[in-house]
Amino acid sequence: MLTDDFDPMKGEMLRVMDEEGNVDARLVPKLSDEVLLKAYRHMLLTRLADDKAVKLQRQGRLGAYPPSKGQEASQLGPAMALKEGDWLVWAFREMGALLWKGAPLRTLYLYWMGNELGNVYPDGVRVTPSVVPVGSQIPHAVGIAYASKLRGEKDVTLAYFGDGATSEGEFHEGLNFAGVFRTPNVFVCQNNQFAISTRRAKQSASATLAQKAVAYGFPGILVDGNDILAMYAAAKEAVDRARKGKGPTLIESYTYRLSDHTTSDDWRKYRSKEEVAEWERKDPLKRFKTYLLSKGILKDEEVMVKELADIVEKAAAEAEATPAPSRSDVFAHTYAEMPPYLKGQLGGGGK
Ligand SMILES: Cc1ncc(C[n+]2csc(CCOP(=O)(O)OP(=O)(O)O)c2C)c(N)n1
Repeated sequence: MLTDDFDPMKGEMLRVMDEEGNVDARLVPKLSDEVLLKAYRHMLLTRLADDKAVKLQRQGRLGAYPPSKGQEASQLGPAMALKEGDWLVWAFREMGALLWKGAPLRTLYLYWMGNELGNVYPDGVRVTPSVVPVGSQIPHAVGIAYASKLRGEKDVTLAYFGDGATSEGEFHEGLNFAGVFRTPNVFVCQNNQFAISTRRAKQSASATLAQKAVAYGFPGILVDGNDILAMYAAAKEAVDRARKGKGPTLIESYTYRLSDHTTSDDWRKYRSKEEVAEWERKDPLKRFKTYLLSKGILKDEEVMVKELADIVEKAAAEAEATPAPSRSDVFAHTYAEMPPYLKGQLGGGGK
């Protein structure tokens, strides 16, 4: 078990692939060349889609956006470990994970354009709505997992949150409940080193965030979050454990936000160019690409980039061409059956 071999209390971190793309053969997870290539393609799609969202915002065509540049491996590895029936609970910075789970890019753009239809995922795509109140999605994730367990279903619920969320009451309440009731949860804390401008060191006196799992009575593991192979390996083990009824796991993904907190932020106010450049050298795409090239799995990415850029442009154009919904649509997607008090509010003034 990786959680036995890497002790967060000792600061041990799981890494399969180093910054030069060299791998530790003993730790490489079993993934076919086809899946590896698909994973790289997906990380590239996420990077391009993210960049487009920022550009749309700068042109006044999209309201606000929290970039995920630098966190592609951190998001994708765990999502790859999920099955179709599993739940993905997110905060707001996890575009790559959602796309992998089947949320259309057009829908994600619509959300950040302020269109209510951006909250409507296709049937069967088990993704909860975005949650901006920091950490408040964690009890939701535990509730969903507890429901699966009570119903005797085998679905796992994976929740993403940031390092800042570990300071919220909901983090403690959620993980404590999950530990006591052994809910089928995987908690992925994306430690991107910042909660807006607050550094990780100001967030918690714990040496690692993964070690907090010890207090809740379940395994925690610290993982190099810029290493897609390590993130997948840790998440696969955690998902399997949860599915077997052996309870939750906390994964701390050690990563870095390369861009602004949101399009309303300017990272230059609270960190140096040298620090960011240092992390750019650890870019999760670069190191995965080097590995894939050395294995002959990736040959030429030019065609891929062109194809993905077209997909991004098309999704953005479709989102922009989608008419704004009527005001009454804000009532439409929360409940399967609208409760009477909402019907009352909708009243005559809906349209
Ligand atoms: C309860 C609450 N407090 C404050 C905020 C303002 N806020 C939005 S994002 C954020 C930082 C969150 O940091 P973290 O959990 O590390 O996630 P990240 O943004 O780095 O992905 C804060 C303080 C909020 N949305 N909700």
